[in-house]
Amino acid sequence: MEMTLVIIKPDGLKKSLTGNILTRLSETKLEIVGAKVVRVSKELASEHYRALKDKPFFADLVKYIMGEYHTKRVFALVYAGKDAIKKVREICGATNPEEADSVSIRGAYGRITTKGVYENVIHASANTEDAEREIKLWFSPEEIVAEAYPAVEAEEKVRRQKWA
Ligand code: DAT
Ligand code: MG
Repeated sequence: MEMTLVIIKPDGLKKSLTGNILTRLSETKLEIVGAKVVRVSKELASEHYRALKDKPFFADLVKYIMGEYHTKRVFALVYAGKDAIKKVREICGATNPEEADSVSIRGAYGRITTKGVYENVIHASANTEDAEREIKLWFSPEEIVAEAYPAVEAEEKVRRQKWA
């Protein structure tokens, strides 16, 4: 079984594309084993895109995924199943939305702004190493309803909010 991280980016949420995107992804017959709405911090954004930190578009990419241009939330999901990474990437389409197949998610819904930001609606892990790193970055073991990666019990003293 393979797992992959999917993020419906802030433009996807703002444009009310969540349902359409999930419907497209359901064509893969993969299983959703984790899902949550996340407000992306600068730290999380920078860590997620750390391989691109020297690119000229890095600062805008971080702002985009943080929702500075749309709405400050993303929908993060983990899909699991045979060839999950490849199946999801195929439906997403190419990175550049203008080059993406028109029936792919990015081809249908993405755009490049006049400023040059690729608003390509969705993130999907590119390979098994990225998938493991990204899933561990975005999700804790308890948030995934599957045997994902080895985990250990840890006693942690953390300040958490609870309902008043
Ligand atoms: P992908 O998201 O297809 O895995 P990537 O990991 O190379 O592509 O890049 C991450 C994101 O960075 C991508 O979804 C959009 C943005 N990006 C990539 N290349 C870009 C470029 N030349 N100009 C602007 N944004 C770019
Ligand atoms: Mg990538």
